[in-house]
Amino acid sequence: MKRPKEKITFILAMIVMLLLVGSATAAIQGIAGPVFNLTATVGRVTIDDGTVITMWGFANANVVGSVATYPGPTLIVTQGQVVTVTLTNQLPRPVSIVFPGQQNVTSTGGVPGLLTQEAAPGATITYTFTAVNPGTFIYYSGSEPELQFEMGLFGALIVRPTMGPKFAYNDASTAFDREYLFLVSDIDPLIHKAIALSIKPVDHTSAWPVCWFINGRAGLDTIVPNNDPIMPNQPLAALALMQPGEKVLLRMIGGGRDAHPFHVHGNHHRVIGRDGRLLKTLLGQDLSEGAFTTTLASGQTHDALFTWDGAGVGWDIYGHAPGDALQPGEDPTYHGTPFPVVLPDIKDMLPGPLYPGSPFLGGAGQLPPGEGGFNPWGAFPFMWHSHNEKELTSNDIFPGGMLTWVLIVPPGTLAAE
Ligand SMILES: [Cu+2]
Repeated sequence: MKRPKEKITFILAMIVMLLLVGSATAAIQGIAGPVFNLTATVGRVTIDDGTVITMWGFANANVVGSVATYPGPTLIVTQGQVVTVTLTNQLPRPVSIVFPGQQNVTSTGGVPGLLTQEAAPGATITYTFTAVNPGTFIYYSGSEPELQFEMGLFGALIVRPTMGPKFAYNDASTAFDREYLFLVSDIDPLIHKAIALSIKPVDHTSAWPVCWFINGRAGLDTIVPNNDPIMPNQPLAALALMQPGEKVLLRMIGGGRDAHPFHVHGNHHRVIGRDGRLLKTLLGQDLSEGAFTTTLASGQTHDALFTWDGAGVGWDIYGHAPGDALQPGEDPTYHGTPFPVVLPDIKDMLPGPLYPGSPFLGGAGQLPPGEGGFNPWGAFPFMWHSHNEKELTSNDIFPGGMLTWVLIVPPGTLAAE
């Protein structure tokens, strides 16, 4: 098992990798609709301590050789489209999909289940609905949901507004520069083991999650680039990259059994939508709310805007002299305000490996031999994580679980989305 110090080194190595392949984390990776073909089948979730957990997931049947993913593929459509989702069930028990927040969902080819029409083992069912409202939604199996949700049969559905792909809703205040998905979930490995060993019935009354995930990955795998071959069933990274002043849309979804308090550092976020509804009255009153933690209940979605420009820091994050030009996205309040610390000589410092030799954004400087090199952009990293501290572990080992980062990178580093 990796010890924390080795893990920290691992994080840093991953950040360097991300700098080299920054585009591999960009935006939200999903399947463009409105016609989807999914297969429900078996996969494996891995954690970097070596734990391997049997899971059930949805695979994108339109791509030959695709495997079940945790979470299922992110389905992306545009408001007003007629969406069809065809599900082929390769699992040994009935499976279905429910689409909370969508109206008038019809289906063909299924058999009646408790919550919706289901696909019997080996059978196929097609669901059809019109995506009336823009927003962030979840989809999941409506068959034995206490088990199949736990096993991994869920995913995100994004409905883009008719106003355009860079808006969260049909409202100018919801414009964004970049967007990221944060779908949190939890696993009780004993339930998955019971399924793998065909132990029946599975006891849900003693469910006790000990593994936590963002976008299907446990920390620190969350910052490994998308589609890393070492985690074929967990293709989604959960690292946010942004430049100062950008509006970043966080599409946050509660998966799993428990509610999870998702906490951002660096600044507050402003929740502008919940369960696919803009937080604004018909008369235009703003109902959005600023928060540093948003609790993501199971099945609930939140859209939030996050911006970081150094406002309130109290000094010029670039180390400008008063006459220097403003950087793109810079908060002018502290332009030219000196850094309020006299830095010791580098010989008298013990710099962490993320210190690039300068306290300023994008800065670099002299370092002792063998130090640094893990932050060549001179980025400001902030941890984003569950505020339920036990969820920062995987199988009782810290750091792990629901843990990731935002990297504030200097202006001009990232391409526009
Ligand atoms: Cu914290």
